[in-house]
Formats: sequence, structure tokens, C-alpha cells
Amino acid sequence: MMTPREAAGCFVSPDQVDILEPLGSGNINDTWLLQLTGGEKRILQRLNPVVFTEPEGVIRNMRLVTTHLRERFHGLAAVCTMVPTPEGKYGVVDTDGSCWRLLTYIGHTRCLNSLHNKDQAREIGRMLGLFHRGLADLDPHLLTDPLPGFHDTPAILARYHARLARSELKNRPEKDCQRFIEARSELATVLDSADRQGKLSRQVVHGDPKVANFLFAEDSDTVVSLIDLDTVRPGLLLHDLGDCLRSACNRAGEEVNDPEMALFDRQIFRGVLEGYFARAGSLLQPGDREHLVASARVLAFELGIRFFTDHLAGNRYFKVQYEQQNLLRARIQFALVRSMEEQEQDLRECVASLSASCI
Ligand code: GN1
Ligand code: MG
Repeated sequence: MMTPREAAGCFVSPDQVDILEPLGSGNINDTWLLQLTGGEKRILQRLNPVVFTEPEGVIRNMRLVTTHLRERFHGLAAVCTMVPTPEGKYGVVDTDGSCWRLLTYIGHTRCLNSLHNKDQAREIGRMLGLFHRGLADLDPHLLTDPLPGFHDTPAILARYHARLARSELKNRPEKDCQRFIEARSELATVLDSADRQGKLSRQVVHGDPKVANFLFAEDSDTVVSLIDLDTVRPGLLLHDLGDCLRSACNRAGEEVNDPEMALFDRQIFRGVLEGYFARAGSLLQPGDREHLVASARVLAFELGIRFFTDHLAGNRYFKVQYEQQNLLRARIQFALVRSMEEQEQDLRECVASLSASCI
């Protein structure tokens, strides 16, 4: 396997590589900030081969989507550009199947792991709306699905059951998660069955619009870009909206020590939706609006099951710093689901009032 320095040297001349330092807090891929000897910056990434088994498709999708968005955005948002090797390749596959690539760096920006105020919430909603609007006319058939079944909640639940059957949970202290999932197993089919009935809008979506994937200007609450495009794929608008909401409205972040701290913030919920509706409200069909509140609950439930299943499997998918981390992450997502259940009526009223004021 190549070192990051060797990998960087596939894209730029090795003597141009100056400083390389790890960047970000992604759960899947590895990222470095590369500084060239001339002072310019680039982003070096290594795609996780366990998760992205067909990196060529990921790279093709990214090229397609970034080219399309640049035309549609007219400078309204920054889009990263992939830097090719001197031979014109956008990805270099390593001996273990992982894929290295180099991206331009979007300067004067910062990343947040959780939101601090409603202006930031409006901004990420606005950017997600802009992103969806920009991709609304891109033919989903042109994309390779990099992660088939990524948001197939019933299949994710079935995988959990299969894993549970093989583990010795009876003797382990995680019964709370098991009971939580059992009590809500019907939640797993909510989006899936509405989708089968043709009630939900499909198009190319981002796939992973969590807070940390929005770049904020370094000196203001303006969002300048939505990054991390490995998961762009044909999907439901509600996959993105639900995922963005479950991430943004959890002001304590995904990695708190105490799951009790994971509360779903209604003001942030309203802010994200205000921003989104202003940009892309007209993309949402009545069925999308009807299932909007549920989508945040489903996506938090689904992520909680994914974390818990990975915990039972011995942490093979999500990176961990300690053994119990995926269990804690699961409990945090389940606490969020509970918090949403408690506020269901208020959240529905919020969507209804925003829907009424926007067309
Ligand atoms: C992973 O790679 P990262 O950290 O942006 C995961 C998402 C989860 C997220 C939770 C390909 O995203 O689905 O929502 O962790 N990405 C993949 O933090 O599984
Ligand atoms: Mg990602």
C-alpha cells in the first residue's frame, strides 16, 4: 500500500509535495490536507475499499455531478474539482483496492460538527435546496449506484436481524438497543412503502448531507459548498432531507458521551426547512411533505441500526477510536428518534405552516 506522500506523488511531482496533514472527521474515508511547495493547497483522499468496492464508478459519478453543478450554479456555490494524474487518470487504485484521488481546496472555509444557531441552519437548508435544484435535470440513469441498497431501510433491518442471530447478545449489556429496534420495526418500511406507491420524488441526491459536509465561510455563517460527493446517487429527496435534519437538529453532535444529551432541536428544524423551501420547495410533492417529519426519524433510526449492527459485527464499516464507539453512536441516534417522537405534533405543524407560506 502507498503512503499518503507516495499517493500524492502520483498526482503532482513528488518534489512539489511539502506538508501533508490529516483532515476532518469522516467515518469512512481518510483525508489529508496537502500543501505544495509553492504554498497552494489540495485535498488528498483515500476511499475506503470495504465500503466503496467500485471506486471507478464513484469517480465517474463525481465528474458527472461536479461538471453539471458548475453549469447550473453560475457561481452561487463552490464546487470542488478533481485533479488528474499526468496520465489523465482521476483515481489511482492501490494494492488493497482503495482508491486515491486529489481535489482542489476550497479556501477561507471551515467545517462544523454541529450547528450553533438558526442562521447556520437556514444556510445549510439553502445549500441543500440549491444542490437538489442543480441536479434536478441530471438523468439518474447516467450515474452508477456506488452503494446499492444504501438507504434501503428494510434491508438494513434484515441485515441487523441476521447479525443479531449470530451474536451472543443475550449475555451482553445492549438489550436497550435491541428492544428499541424491535419496538419500532414498522418505522423501517415507512419511506420504502410510500416510495413503492410513487408518492416520493426521486432524482440524483447527495446521499450524505450531514452538517460536517457543508463548508461555511471562515468569517461568517454563510455556507459556500456541499462537499463529500462519494455517495451521490439516484435516491429520494427525503433521503437527503431526512439525513440532513437528523444531523443538523442534533445540536450536541453525533459523538457526545451521554446519549441523553441528544435532543432534536425544533428551531434548527424550522431553520433548515425555511432555507430549503426558499430554494427548492417546489421540488417537493405532497407525498414528500407528508413524509418529511417521518423521514428525519427514519434516517436517524436507520443510522442507529447501522451503527449497532457494525458494533455487533466488530466495527468493520465505521471507523472507531474505541471498541464501544459504534454502540454509543447508535444510542445517540435512538435518543434522537425518541426526541422526535415526543415533538411529532409540533414538527408536523411546522412543516404545514411552511408549506402554506411557500406556494
Ligand atoms: C458516514 O463518511 P462520512 O463520515 O461523511 C456514512 C453516512 C453516515 C455518517 C454518519 C458511505 O459518512 O451514511 O450518515 O457516516 N457514509 C457512508 O456520521 O456510509
Ligand atoms: Mg461521506
